[in-house]
Amino acid sequence: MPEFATVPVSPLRISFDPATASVEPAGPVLTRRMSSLEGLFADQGEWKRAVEEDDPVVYTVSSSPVPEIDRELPQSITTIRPGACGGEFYMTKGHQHPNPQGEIYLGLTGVGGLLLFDGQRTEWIDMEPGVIGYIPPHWAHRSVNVGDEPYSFLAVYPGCAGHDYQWVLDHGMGARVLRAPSGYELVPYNSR
Ligand code: PAN
Ligand code: ZN
Repeated sequence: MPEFATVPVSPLRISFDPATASVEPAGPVLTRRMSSLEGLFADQGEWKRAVEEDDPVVYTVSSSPVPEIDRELPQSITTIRPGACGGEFYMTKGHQHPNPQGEIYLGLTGVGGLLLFDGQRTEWIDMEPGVIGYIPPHWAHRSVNVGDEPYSFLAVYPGCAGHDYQWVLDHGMGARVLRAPSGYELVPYNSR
């Protein structure tokens, strides 16, 4: 018998319902409203106005039951609503993995992008259904919905990776993603 650090998870067949942004069997579901994105949008006045008006849901993260522990490979589906705050498209908080590990995203619905920042270089990967975005270890990552319908993607990452959100608050993401006549544009992080 192989040795497991904890109780092993059984093999799973997991289905995703885009209409409800849910997975079955379900694990933890996280709902991020505007109020939980403090300090992330450039236009803090618009952010505060949105929080006070109706504090909209910006994104949800529906995880499978696979736990975030060593040797396991958790998955989650993030669904970002369409919208913008002060012209900046709705986005995830963004984080770095303190135990540096690679991660893959697979686009499921809508159109979005994967913004990556290693502290010096900024990269952008256009995402749509069927596209795999690869996040190398050490790269902070944030997802952005640049369309007018929900953008959802599957994330798969090693359970030992951890999530550091303070890094993005301290270092930014290299670029911001704004509405533009052509759809969207990337501008330097501190330009507005
Ligand atoms: C994703 C993200 C998810 C939400 O599952 O955690 O898209 O983004 P934030 O965690 O930045 O709020 C992932 O990259 N996991 O490692
Ligand atoms: Zn990640």
